[in-house]
Amino acid sequence: MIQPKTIEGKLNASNLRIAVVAARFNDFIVDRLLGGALDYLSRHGLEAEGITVIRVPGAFEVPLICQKLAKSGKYDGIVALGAVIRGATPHFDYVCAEAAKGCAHVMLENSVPLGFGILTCDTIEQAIERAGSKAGNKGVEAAAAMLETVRVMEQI
Ligand code: INI
Repeated sequence: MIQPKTIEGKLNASNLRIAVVAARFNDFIVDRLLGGALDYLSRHGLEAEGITVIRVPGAFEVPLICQKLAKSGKYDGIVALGAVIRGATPHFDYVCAEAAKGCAHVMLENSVPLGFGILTCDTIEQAIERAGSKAGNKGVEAAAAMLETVRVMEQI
């Protein structure tokens, strides 16, 4: 059987410059995602001077700030964190759609890996489960995905 050349990302964060953009809305959830992301990155070798945290009002504002960071050329990767929890109005759907679409657009337009850690949940319970309890921590997963993608991008 042939052994194809395989490109994989090593999960080593040393010497990287990473920005984490975290929404303040639902901060009791987002702070757990942020803690998970920072813990993951530091345990994978990222130095304190390599990380910048930016707080923004809500998930809707996250893509704009990610775009400015990506265009600055100062960051190897970005992690976007937020928690959108369904309310009684369709506001939820618009915020979710724009946050996801905007983050994907920023990543593709600027070729800067972006870990998407914005929760979109029907209930507060679902958000709690994804912020460091039953269903893991989506901030950790977003940081891990960003790191792996940064290291893959370097090899292509
Ligand atoms: N922003 C969030 O991050 N999460 C939410 O659940 C949320 N809800 O439900 O309204 C939310 N709204 C604010 C939005 O992100 C903007 O900050 C606001 O519309 C001002 O532009």
